[in-house]
Amino acid sequence: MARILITSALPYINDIKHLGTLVGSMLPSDVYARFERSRGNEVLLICATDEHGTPAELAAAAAGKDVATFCDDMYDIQSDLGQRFQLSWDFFGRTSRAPTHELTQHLADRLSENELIDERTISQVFSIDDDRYLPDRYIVGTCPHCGYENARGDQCENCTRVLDPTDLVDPRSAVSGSTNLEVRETKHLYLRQSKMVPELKKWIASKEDVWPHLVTSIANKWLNEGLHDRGITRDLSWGVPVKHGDKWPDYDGKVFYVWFDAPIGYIGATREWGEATGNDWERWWRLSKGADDVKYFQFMGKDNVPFHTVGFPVTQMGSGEDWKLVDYIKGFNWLTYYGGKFSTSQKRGVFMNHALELLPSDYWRYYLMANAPEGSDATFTWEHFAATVNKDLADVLGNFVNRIMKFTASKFGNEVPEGGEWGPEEDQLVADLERAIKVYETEMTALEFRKALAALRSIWVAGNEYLTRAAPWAAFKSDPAQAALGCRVGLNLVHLFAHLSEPVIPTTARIMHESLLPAPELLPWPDGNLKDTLERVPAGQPFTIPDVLFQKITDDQIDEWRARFGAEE
Ligand code: B3M
Ligand code: ZN
Repeated sequence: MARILITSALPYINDIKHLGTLVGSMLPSDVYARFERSRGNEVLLICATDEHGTPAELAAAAAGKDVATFCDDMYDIQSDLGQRFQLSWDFFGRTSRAPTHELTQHLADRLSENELIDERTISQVFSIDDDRYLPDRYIVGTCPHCGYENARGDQCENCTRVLDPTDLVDPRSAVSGSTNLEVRETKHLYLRQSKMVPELKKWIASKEDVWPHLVTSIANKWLNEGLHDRGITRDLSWGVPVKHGDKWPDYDGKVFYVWFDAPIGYIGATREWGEATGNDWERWWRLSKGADDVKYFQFMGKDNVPFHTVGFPVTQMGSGEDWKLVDYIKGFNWLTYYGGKFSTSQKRGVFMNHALELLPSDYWRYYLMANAPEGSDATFTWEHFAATVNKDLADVLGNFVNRIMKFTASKFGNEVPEGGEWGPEEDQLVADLERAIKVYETEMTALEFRKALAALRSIWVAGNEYLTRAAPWAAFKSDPAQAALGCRVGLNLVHLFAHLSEPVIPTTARIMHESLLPAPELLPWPDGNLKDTLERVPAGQPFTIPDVLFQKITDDQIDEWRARFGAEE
């Protein structure tokens, strides 16, 4: 049994996430966690809201709430949405809670003792009309690298480059739009990442043939372009306070930069879990306390990769303590909406809350994972979504289940029928399934989700092909025993599909399972002899026919949703 730690990039507190964020971090981490649990491994899946920094303050101001209240409310909303998407977090924490605060201050102390933090007097943009400094997203302007006009002070969304507010061309305040700005001198703490470049290069080089190319190429771009030291404090009131005392005496009103504490939130949220459940969190994070045999996987969108290949490892390695480093980073490209950006303000695209108003979570989970933006960006369109749902879920899987259960009930009653002899058709089925299951398991293990889902679909297809060949409806008159065998195997396929599909469509998988046999809390991965597995639901077992598992999406719905979610030509 392996021990597997899985973290999903922490969703910012400022907004409800769209499908792109879901498929780029939270959903695949859940699918992978479910897969590894089903194989009997000990899994810890951790997520949290990322609550500090300017996005939180700005969103709270826009909502007319104080920032702490805003974060409380938004945490509840995001936690509820995660549950409704069946994200099986072992814990969903908050970076605003004590564990992340304490760990952030502790790690900053350690880094400073190791001479990896120093204090610098720098120029900061101050807005005279707003009477405040304008760090990060409080300032917007034109990106000096790509010319994008709405680049934020911390990062250009268009070209992903990390920026300093003073880099922006034609800067203006994000609060008031004022250009009445001046540059003032103030003190801040800097993380001396540049000192760690040799160590980081060595570490990344050791991952070169292991991690996706997307991830190592982003890391190498950063390391080779010359890694700048980063300011890790900000003039804000919301965040992890920079501790006072002898070392940094005059840091009134300053907090740590959100990207300094956010990844520490992975550890903090694990500690929250430990405190809430009485488990030993250090067993997952400290090498000397058992984490040396943990395999640690991170999931994130490509814009987050630099902070996980450079920023967080500098914090961990630079502390001189025995922190568990990531073993595998699964980075994703963008999911676009008709080739453009999802946008809350322009009401373009589908957000997690709206998605669930239209259809249950399994429709989205399957579609998104089958089309995950792995090798390149992928685009969401209602037409493609509907075609995929109608074909794969409604026709291939849903119709299979419905057809075999209804037919069996009509001919033999609501009990698994007895009789018939295992023959070449069944042998062929086992051979087809063995091949497809092996591909599915291999691709899941490799975190190649598109390929894994294509294999899952091919498993369902193999079941359909078997039914077509065995054709119990044709055999029934001449050879009822043989027809009974076809039905019994068909019903056992429903059971097998429930186990195999659970990581992707957990709700439907349980419905399928429970229509035949009570479902244990965890549906284990089928191992051992496949022929035995196909006899797990015995003759004589009563069964119930579930409602149609997946409804087809109509052209009218496509039109309506296009109009509602900003996809008109
Ligand atoms: N909060 C960024 C995002 O939502 C971010 C990730 C933090 S991971 C430690 O894209
Ligand atoms: Zn740019």
